[in-house]
Amino acid sequence: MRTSVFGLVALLMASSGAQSVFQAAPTDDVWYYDHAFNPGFTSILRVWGTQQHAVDPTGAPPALNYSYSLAKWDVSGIRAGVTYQVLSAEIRVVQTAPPGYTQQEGEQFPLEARTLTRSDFSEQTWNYSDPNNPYPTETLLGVSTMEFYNPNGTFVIPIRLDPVAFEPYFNEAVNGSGALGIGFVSRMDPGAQGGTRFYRFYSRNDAGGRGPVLEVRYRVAGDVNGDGCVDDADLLTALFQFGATGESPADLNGDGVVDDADLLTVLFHFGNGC
Ligand SMILES: [Ca+2]
Ligand SMILES: [Ca+2]
Ligand SMILES: [Ca+2]
Repeated sequence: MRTSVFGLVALLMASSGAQSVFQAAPTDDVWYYDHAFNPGFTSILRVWGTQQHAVDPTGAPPALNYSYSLAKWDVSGIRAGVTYQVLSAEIRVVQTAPPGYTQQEGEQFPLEARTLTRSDFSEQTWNYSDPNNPYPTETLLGVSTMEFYNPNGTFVIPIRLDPVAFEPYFNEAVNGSGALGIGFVSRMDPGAQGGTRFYRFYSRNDAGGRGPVLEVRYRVAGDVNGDGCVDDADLLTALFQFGATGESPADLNGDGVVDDADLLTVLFHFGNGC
């Protein structure tokens, strides 16, 4: 009896292990602005826009009214040839002290994370005038929240990414170049030339290690038992637990019930990772 309870606990631990976590600092980050000093290696990234736009609607490289920052993560350590389900994703940056904006302004004009047209840039060889530089797209992955706002000290700015928006981009990066680039933009308007109302957060080059962090919780899409392959074992478990409520490894979409949506996910991804 004791052994079988232990066996059950081990099984539950194994199924919760179906989730994987990627957590890392970027390999490269750049302050993308025409008058940026030391853009590849500055310890502080800067972002601003106009109250109307976060990205220059003319498509011009950021100058005067606009300043972007770019970061790139190495996701090549994640097994390719697999479709992943993203359970949650978040980027955290650390605002320098003091912020140049009020909490209300931060809420009104959040820091945005967008996909980039390409992720193959390098802080080593960054050249503002290169016509092939990456550019932030219209695809908004997430916006910052200000619950840690501090008028006097540094504070964390979390940007929670929408899993539905982020999932295809994540899969494309993992199964493609192995690099995942993010563009940071905002409608925060400095107010005037030389104004201080804009985002300033530490880059990966900060000696204090306060640079951006990306955290992604993901799993092999459709893989109920967490062995990295979607096969008849997963299908049988989903069928066997059909109708079950509460925590179940077969509840793939996490809505608290095992139903046809979860079953379809297994069927749709049958063979994934095998
Ligand atoms: Ca950098
Ligand atoms: Ca499996
Ligand atoms: Ca479900």
